[in-house]
Amino acid sequence: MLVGALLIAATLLLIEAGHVTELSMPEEQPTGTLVGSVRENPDVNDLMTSSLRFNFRFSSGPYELFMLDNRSGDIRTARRVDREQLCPSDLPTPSSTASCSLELDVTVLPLEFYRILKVRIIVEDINDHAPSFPQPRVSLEIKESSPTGTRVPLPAAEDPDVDEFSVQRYELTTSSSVFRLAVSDTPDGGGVRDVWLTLGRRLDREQQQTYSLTITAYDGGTPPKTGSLHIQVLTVVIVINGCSNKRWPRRIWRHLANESEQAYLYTVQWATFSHPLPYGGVRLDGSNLMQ
Ligand SMILES: [Ca+2]
Ligand SMILES: [Ca+2]
Ligand SMILES: [Ca+2]
Repeated sequence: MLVGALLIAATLLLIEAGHVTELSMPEEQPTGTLVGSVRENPDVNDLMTSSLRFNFRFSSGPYELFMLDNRSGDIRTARRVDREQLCPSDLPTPSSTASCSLELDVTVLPLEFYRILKVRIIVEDINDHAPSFPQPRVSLEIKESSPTGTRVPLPAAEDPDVDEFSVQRYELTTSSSVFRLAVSDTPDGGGVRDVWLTLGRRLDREQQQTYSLTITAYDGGTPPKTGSLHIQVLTVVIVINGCSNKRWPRRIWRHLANESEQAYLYTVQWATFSHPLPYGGVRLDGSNLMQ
């Protein structure tokens, strides 16, 4: 009896270790789209009988995405198959570049032909997402004394499609003689490149106080899909007790020159733009800076 049970178990293992039917389909196809047939599997295509019946082994999870004709063995989509939902790129594996597939078991009846067919369905990417920024607009404050070449980091655009359909390039779509765009040569582990706004020349608040810029991200589609980021740049002057840095006593200015980055952080932290001060600057607690 034990030997009989072991033989059955061994037979099932052999049956389950048969050929894998590999099918592929683009994502986002309409319901009822033909994906392929399990009859293509070498384990059944030489069975010259019309009595075979095919059924999914289970009914939940990935099985809910497909329907199987139990006579023809045709597999069709039962609902929308979304590659980005099946294989999100923010998971460590599979990566956005790895192929996205799911596996189904199909049972074959009657009992004399009983076997389990393995079906692997590769879901191919289509370019169904446009690049998008975490927020559509950002405001930046850049101090007037910032040297040429100063870089201000910008949020990167995201696009969950695979690499070739993801973000390929950025463009400063507003003509500007002051600002340039810089993008890192190599992407980080998640495929995202760093983006900066750089100063092409020094700011002069008396000449221009604010700038409105637009950055556009392009993906690799044909034609490419795009996403935009609107940037409001405000030139700030550090002011203590109503005096711009051009009027500071030499002693205080030297202090701020040594601590300029820290002073700028104070500026952002203490910004009260609803109550603009002379030169459009912001008030700092001068007594703290003097300590
Ligand atoms: Ca999709
Ligand atoms: Ca895309
Ligand atoms: Ca896609």
